[in-house]
Amino acid sequence: MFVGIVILVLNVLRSVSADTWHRLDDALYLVDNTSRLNYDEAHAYCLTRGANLTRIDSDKIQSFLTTFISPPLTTERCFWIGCHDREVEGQFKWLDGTQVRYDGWASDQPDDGRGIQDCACLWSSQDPNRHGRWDDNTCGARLDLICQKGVYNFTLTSSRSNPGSAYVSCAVDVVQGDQTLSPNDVRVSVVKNVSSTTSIPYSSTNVNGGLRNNSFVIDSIQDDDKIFCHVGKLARTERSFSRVDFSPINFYALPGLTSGPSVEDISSTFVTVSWSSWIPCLDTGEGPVISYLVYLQTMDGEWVEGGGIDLDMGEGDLQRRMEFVLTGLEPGTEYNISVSAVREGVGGEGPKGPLVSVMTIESGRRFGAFGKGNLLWFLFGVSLAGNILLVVVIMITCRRQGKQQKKKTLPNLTRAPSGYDPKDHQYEVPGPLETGMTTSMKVFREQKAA
Ligand SMILES: *[C@@H]1O[C@H](CO)[C@@H](O)[C@H](O)[C@H]1NC(C)=O
Ligand SMILES: *[C@@H]1O[C@H](CO)[C@@H](O)[C@H](O)[C@H]1NC(C)=O
Ligand SMILES: *[C@@H]1O[C@H](CO)[C@@H](O)[C@H](O)[C@H]1NC(C)=O
Ligand SMILES: *[C@@H]1O[C@H](CO)[C@@H](O)[C@H](O)[C@H]1NC(C)=O
Ligand SMILES: *[C@@H]1O[C@H](CO)[C@@H](O)[C@H](O)[C@H]1NC(C)=O
Ligand SMILES: *[C@@H]1O[C@H](CO)[C@@H](O)[C@H](O)[C@H]1NC(C)=O
Ligand SMILES: [Ca+2]
Ligand SMILES: [Ca+2]
Repeated sequence: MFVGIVILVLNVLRSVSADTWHRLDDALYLVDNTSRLNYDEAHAYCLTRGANLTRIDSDKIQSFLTTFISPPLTTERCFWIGCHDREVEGQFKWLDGTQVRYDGWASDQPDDGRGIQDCACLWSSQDPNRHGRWDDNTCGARLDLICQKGVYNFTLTSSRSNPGSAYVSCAVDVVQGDQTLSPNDVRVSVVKNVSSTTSIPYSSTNVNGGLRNNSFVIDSIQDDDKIFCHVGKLARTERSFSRVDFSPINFYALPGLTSGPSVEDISSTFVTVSWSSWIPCLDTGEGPVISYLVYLQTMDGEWVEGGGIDLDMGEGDLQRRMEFVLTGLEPGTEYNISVSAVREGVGGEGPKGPLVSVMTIESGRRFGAFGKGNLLWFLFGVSLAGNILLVVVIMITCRRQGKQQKKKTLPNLTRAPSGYDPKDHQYEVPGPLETGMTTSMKVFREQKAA
């Protein structure tokens, strides 16, 4: 009776007592000789402990683990490890799918005994040729097991960024046994194109809830670069337990304008252009847009920035026309003009939108010759028609979004050059648009006529 209670108490104590993990470098190992599980159960047993069946890929690990299964009992026992050839007979792999290169096999193993041995275990045996060596065994056998997990419990966070940059943070328990992690111990590195690795200095660090939490700003990153966090110096091998990879960084799609600028006014040295503001339902990419940049291309093919417009907070959501005057141009010269939208954050500039071609007036002449003038006004008319079409499309597309079209969204779009009567020239709004006209477009036409 008394003995029974003692055994019961001992059993209860054993079942609630914490697992004993043994540390070697950056990994922890659990040697279990009581559970007696088949291979799949053993794997699951490790998984519930945040671990895997162990990988053994060095003499150091092999002899370290052998100390916990020594001295051998008279009845030999084998401990499951994370190595198997269940997929292709004879091709042993670790549970993470990588090939087994280290040779820890007993001298006559693996032998695929009776053609059914696919799962590996580590012998505790009085036979010195077997003790501390591996054997392939029947996966269904109930054996002992060894689990393995990393020392560091990394918590990674990353926030979305514009392509080319990344904001990440990495947190690790600040107390590691008898060691306390300093700010410089938690690092982030970037592997570029699988070759060069750069360590990034942290931008801020703190200790919160027992975690050393470092934040990093990575300002030049490409899609296929790999970012990982590690403790201490750069980990030597891929499988090191002192590092963990960030999943692919989530980039914003940069805003793109689907329609190009239109020409509002031309002189010999300046050109006024206008364009529809970037809006989510019609243009590409993601907002919020905080500014626009206007570019000029000259005959030599070079694009130069001609200036830009910064929006006030929250203004980027408004649907309206933007207007910009490019100054200091050469008279009688052909230019291409294009606009890009810029979203918030570092590196937020989207691609240049469609371009418009203009020819500045030759000096001394002011709309005198009709050759080029007509062409320009024709282009003007076409782009204006395009704008009207765009306004219609915007209104149809965006109506659901409940954004009110304000009259101020159509500023004096039609500043005709002084002394010039547009009615004298080809300047017709194409017919079909007339029928689809709305109030604000009538306002627009009236302004135009004025
Ligand atoms: C199981 O492991 C413990 C701790 O290493 C050891 O004391 C015990 O003798 C082992 N039991 C068997 C049956 O191997
Ligand atoms: C266990 O192995 C899987 C791959 O099979 C891996 O993703 C996971 O990180 C490993 N867990 C530990 C604690 O090593
Ligand atoms: C790792 O840390 C996370 C969050 O800090 C915690 O929820 C989790 O239980 C930890 N895992 C282990 C195995 O300690
Ligand atoms: C990256 O590597 C590929 C081939 O591995 C090579 O073609 C490419 O030029 C490299 N890019 C850079 C930026 O080094
Ligand atoms: C670490 O800091 C970053 C930025 O301050 C924060 O977003 C993240 O949640 C923190 N991580 C942890 C695990 O506290
Ligand atoms: C304008 O763009 C067109 C088409 O890309 C190109 O053929 C032309 O040379 C450009 N003109 C100038 C002045 O850059
Ligand atoms: Ca086999
Ligand atoms: Ca065998």
